[in-house]
Amino acid sequence: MTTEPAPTSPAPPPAEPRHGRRLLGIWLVLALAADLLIWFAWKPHLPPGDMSDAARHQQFDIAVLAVSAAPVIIFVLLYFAYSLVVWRARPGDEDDGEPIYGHTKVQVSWILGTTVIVLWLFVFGTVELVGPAGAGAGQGPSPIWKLAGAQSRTWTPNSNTMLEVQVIGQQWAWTYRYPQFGGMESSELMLPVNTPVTFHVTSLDAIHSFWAYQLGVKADANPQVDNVSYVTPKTLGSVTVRCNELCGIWHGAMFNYGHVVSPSAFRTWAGGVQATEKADGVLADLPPYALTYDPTVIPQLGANLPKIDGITGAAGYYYPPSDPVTP
Ligand SMILES: [Cu+2]
Repeated sequence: MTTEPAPTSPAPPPAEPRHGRRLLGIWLVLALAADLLIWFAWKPHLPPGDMSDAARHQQFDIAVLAVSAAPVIIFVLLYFAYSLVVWRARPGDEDDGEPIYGHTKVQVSWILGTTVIVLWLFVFGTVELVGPAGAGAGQGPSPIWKLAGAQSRTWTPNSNTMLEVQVIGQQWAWTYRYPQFGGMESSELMLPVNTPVTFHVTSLDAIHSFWAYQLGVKADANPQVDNVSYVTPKTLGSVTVRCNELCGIWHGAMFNYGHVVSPSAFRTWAGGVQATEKADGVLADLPPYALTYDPTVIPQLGANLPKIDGITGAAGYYYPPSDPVTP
């Protein structure tokens, strides 16, 4: 306040500090710190883990999107906090704010910034979705790209041969058939490490969804459809398989477990199950291996297996009598 009278022109206000430059400086430091934290501290713990190539890819995608989003969120919060602290009305201040008409620098920065962000998300999202490991091309009834690996009627450890695994959903259980091992069926998903795997996912009744969480694999299980999905397990360990599509009253109990084991342990297990099922008549009783099954003509898949092999649905959990790999 001035004591001199100023009837016509009030004294000019003191020069404003460079708010934009200040904000930019604080924002750069905070955004860089947040992005470093996300990438190096948070990423290794992000779901679904790094058990397979697909899971690693999903973890990478989530981390890249978080690194892209953090600077935007920090800018909004920083601007909010800065306004509250620096531009708040002081006690006794009854004036309106300065009328401002246009600000080329702010307008150009805003248009450029938002354009770059949207284009980056569009390009990154499209590339990741269409890429061989993405959900847009790597799976479905006719995947655009196939996983590298030779197709063969037999499978041997440590070869580049793809292991074929059929995933069958039915109310309310998952079963797995291995066509390269005589079409034997198991209620456990057993996979060899560092081996390209092709899942053929189908259903015998309602629509289910095969979700092998730690492998980063999720594929719809539809009756009369052969949904293909690829994965290469990278580390040994246990896998939880859940149904991810509401499929009836026991949907919540439709889960079982899998294990990623060494290729030689897998071969031993698969050969053993094949021999056992041949000896006790399961193989003869199963319908011939096919990519889809007509539910109306294969009652034995649902009815006879519980009697023979102890495989039951959601009403009782099946534990194999001699499981060599449960930790
Ligand atoms: Cu289900």
